[in-house]
Amino acid sequence: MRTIFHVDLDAFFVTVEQVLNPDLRGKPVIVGGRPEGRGVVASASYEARKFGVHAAMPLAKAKRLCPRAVFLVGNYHRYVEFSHRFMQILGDYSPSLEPGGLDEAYLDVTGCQDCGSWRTLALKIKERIRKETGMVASVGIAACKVVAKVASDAGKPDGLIEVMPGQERDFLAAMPVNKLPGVGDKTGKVLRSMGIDTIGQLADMQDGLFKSRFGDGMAWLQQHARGIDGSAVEARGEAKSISRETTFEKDTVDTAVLKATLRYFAEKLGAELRDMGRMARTVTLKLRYADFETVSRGFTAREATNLDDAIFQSAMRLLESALGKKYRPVRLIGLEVSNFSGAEMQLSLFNAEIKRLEKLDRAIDMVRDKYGFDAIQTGYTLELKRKYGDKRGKDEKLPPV
Ligand code: TTP
Ligand code: MG
Repeated sequence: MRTIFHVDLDAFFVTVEQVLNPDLRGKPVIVGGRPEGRGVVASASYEARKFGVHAAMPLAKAKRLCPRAVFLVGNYHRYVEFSHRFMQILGDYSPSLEPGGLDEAYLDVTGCQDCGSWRTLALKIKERIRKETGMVASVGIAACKVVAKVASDAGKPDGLIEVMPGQERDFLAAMPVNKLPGVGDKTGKVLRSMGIDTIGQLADMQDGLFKSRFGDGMAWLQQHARGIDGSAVEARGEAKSISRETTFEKDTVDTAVLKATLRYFAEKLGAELRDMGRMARTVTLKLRYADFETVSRGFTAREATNLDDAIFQSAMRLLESALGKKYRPVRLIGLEVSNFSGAEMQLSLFNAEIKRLEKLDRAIDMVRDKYGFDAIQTGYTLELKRKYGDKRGKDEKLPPV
């Protein structure tokens, strides 16, 4: 018998903002951007949720529902920092830790000696998180991952639910079917059209009927509905790619803006790769036009790199070939690097030159670490600053104004 904790932070982005600025505590707070923007809610405080505000809702609608809410653009770097601290605390309780995102993780505590009851251990972890980071975590305890995850969600906010072995199916039965991880909008719709509204109904459905509709590949979903999940908690390997993208406040045909944005992304991705001690061979550009047509173009170099400039040059080539001769208004632009290898793998005829550039990039990283990303501007990012001044959001995930 295994014992698995699923730990998920409450209103994560918002709570970080509240820790950084205690004046925001107890207030309706929404992270996602300015309400007059085109973005969506990333995280809403529980005070804002009382008004019906939830994640993925357009900000304009959130503003209508909760006009008094404080709207924040957000600061992704801070969230990553708080996430590290959260994961580090969890890591003290078991080496078997599987992050499911920045603010959630599975922890297999089976065999944890001298822990007292699981409940006591969970309370201890919650207390440490609160004391050391100021954040509030909800915990679900169960013999398998899927039930632990549903339990952490069911207890929010500040939750702690332990599902006893043997009680899994009963625990899940009355919940709406979309509370089961893996049931998204599409599957939920199909299930409801078949008269399946609760997880219990899905569990009770005849295997043959389920398979005829969803195929063998989805059999796990029905097993999950029955509270059966044999999957192990696996310490996650590192990310396979990293990316940045932004939706422009206004669709743009201005290639200077597109180039400057790509330069900014290339610098961010280069710095992140150097931090990770990785290099990437593939650079992928994503463009979404005003009519929502989305194109992706990739380039895989013979050699991996972690240099801002090399990433940027690939991005520029991709941009030129994607735009062609026609000018179409662009709504969103994104850049991704993937196909990683270790930074020690670099083999190049131009090794000395690359080393020099790398040293330069590292020196820039150091200054930026100390004084902020804006401390050093290159010609390209200056273009961004010139166009948008300080009105631009600090977080590259959010749209420039
Ligand atoms: P969640 O854990 O889904 O949401 P939450 O932590 O804000 O609220 P709670 O867990 O109490 O229900 O997601 C974690 C963070 O991920 C969230 O704070 C913001 C971010 N996020 C997005 O950026 N976009 C999204 O669509 C969602 C759902 C979350
Ligand atoms: Mg959360």
